[in-house]
Amino acid sequence: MMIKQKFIEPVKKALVNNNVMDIIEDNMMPFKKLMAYYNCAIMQVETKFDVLNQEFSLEYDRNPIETIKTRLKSPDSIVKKLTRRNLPLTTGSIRENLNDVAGVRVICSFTEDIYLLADCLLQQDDVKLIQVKDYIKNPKPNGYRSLHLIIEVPIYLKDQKKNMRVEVQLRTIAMDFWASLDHKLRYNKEIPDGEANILKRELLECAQASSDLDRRMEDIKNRIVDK
Ligand code: 0O2
Repeated sequence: MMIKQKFIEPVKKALVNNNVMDIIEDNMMPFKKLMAYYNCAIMQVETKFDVLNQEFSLEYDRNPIETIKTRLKSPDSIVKKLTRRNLPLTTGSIRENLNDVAGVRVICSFTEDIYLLADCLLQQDDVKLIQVKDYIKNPKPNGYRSLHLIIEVPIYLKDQKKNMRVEVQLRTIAMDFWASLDHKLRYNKEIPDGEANILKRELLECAQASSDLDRRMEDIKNRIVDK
């Protein structure tokens, strides 16, 4: 009796596990596909910026883009965001409700390059603008500055075309430096409230200083270029 049990249990476990694995696999496939589509959209948008950067460097002998960073939202963050908003955990719901699954961050040297690049991108006839949030003209109360565009771009698959949403964040090096510090402060739960409040105030002052720095550097650049 003991021996029988010893044999049956692992077999039962394996069968159940295989079944569960099949169910997970079946449900994961549409999700994996959707993530692959978002990834293609990221590549599409990154290439558009690479092309613009090339063209500008030929025409004006300088690159408006310092770096491009891309990221696909993690399954964990997707689930957390949908759950927080009480939305269904389906691929349809992801497409419908989340604008930032595909993210492209473009870091520029100067603020005027941000608007120039955004204009050039939005003029392209396969780019549809869904939403603009201009946190440069209207910074967030904590000092956050960046230009956010939600766009839709087509991706061409073997027998179909899909329009995918991408969140584009454009910011200067100074804005990016500030945002990464702010991000660290926001996610560090170890800092006591009193200290966190002091740091927030300090960061707000830094946001003002970095905005002034961006303006002064742009002014110097323009005076050099105009000579
Ligand atoms: P992650 O990890 O960067 O993706 P939405 O997310 O669009 O539904 P929201 O908050 O209105 O809602 O969007 P918004 O204002 O366009 O901000 C989205 C993203 O901008 C954030 O994504 C951050 O990347 C960035 N961001 C916005 N505000 C701040 C800020 O105050 N500080 C910093 N460091 N970044 C900011 P996530 O999802 O928060 O994070």
